[in-house]
Amino acid sequence: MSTKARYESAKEIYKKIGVDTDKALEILKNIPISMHCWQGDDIAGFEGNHQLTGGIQATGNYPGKARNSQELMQDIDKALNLIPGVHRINLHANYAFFDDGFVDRDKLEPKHFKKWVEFAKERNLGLDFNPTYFSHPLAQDATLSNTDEKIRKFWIDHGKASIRIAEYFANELSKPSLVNIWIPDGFKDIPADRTTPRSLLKDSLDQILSISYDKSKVYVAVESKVFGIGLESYTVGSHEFYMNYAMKNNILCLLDNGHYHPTEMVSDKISSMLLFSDKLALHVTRPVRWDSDHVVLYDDETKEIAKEIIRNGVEKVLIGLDFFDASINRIAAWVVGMRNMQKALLNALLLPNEKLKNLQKERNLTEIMVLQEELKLYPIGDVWNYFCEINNVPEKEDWFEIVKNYEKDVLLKRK
Ligand code: RNT
Ligand code: ZN
Repeated sequence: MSTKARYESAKEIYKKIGVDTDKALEILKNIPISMHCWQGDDIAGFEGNHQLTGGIQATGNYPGKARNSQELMQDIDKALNLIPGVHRINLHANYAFFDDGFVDRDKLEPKHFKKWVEFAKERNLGLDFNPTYFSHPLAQDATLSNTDEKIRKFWIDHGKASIRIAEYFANELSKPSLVNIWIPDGFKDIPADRTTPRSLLKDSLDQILSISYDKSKVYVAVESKVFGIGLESYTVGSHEFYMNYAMKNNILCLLDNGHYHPTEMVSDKISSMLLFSDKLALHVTRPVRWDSDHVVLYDDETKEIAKEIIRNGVEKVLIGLDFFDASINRIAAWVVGMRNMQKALLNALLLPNEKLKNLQKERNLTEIMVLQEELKLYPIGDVWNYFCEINNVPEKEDWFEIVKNYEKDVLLKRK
């Protein structure tokens, strides 16, 4: 039976529960996901500094990691060719091009990212940006909460530079750009003063946001975190800190689902956040016992996050991925994570959401459970494979053959 014939049969099955599969595929095709550049090289970047600091860790040494910009771009292309739809690339400031000489992060300018803009233009991609507040000698003690005014200013200037770069992306590509601020500042052991670092961070953010930028196309977000390696007891940028800061200053929160206590679910936070702000940004990841940044799977929490995105309005959520697994083929990691996020969104689009909502209204809790469980075995795979086919990417696991060949022909030759 052909992919198309299977799709037609699935379409009938979904029609019986009031779900229009054609419509679902049309929506899915237009949901951009921001693919993080840093899975390609274990967050090494182009500064020539390979020491990853800031309480995050990429473990493993699978061969073939991108060693320079050219290889990274080539690998991103390889991955994108296996992912249906048109997406975005999420950059970090340490992926700047220094064609006319090195500058430190406080002095970065749009021109250092011109090559990325060209790359994005040729492929019709959007670009997002992250200032890099780690893997730097001045980030050793603290960044935006540093008590040394000179160092704090360096990092404030880096934040301002980042907004200018994102505005350049938005202008050049005619697509909005997200600037996401995450800092590793915190303490390994119980601090004596929790307030001063937070008040310094507050002031630093105020200074960064004091520059003028076009808020209709540059979205600034702040990403909280409950702990980092070596920063187990206290982080300056906690959830409460940033949620209040974002609310008061009319910027966005970015929720990374590896950054909360293990039983605290980001899927449950989305509806609350969107009742109080127009937009929300996400880092979808997979924390295995800790903020381990494993590849996103088609698992329960990813599906639950996707349901909340669809039910609350997909146009309000900026979806990005954030993982860095160095123990497996890095291109496969990207492809698996991106396709899984899309499968989770498809799953949400194929649910009879209105019907389920009404059942809850009637407090028909038994039927909700019955239906939700039966829906799990509906033929979503046939719909997904057809989606791949009409978007010209290999269906099922067929894409992996291409990655294996690329590994043999290209990746393993990188020594
Ligand atoms: C770290 C944060 C942050 C980083 C990236 C590289 O815990 O999740 O988003 O992973 O900026
Ligand atoms: Zn993150």
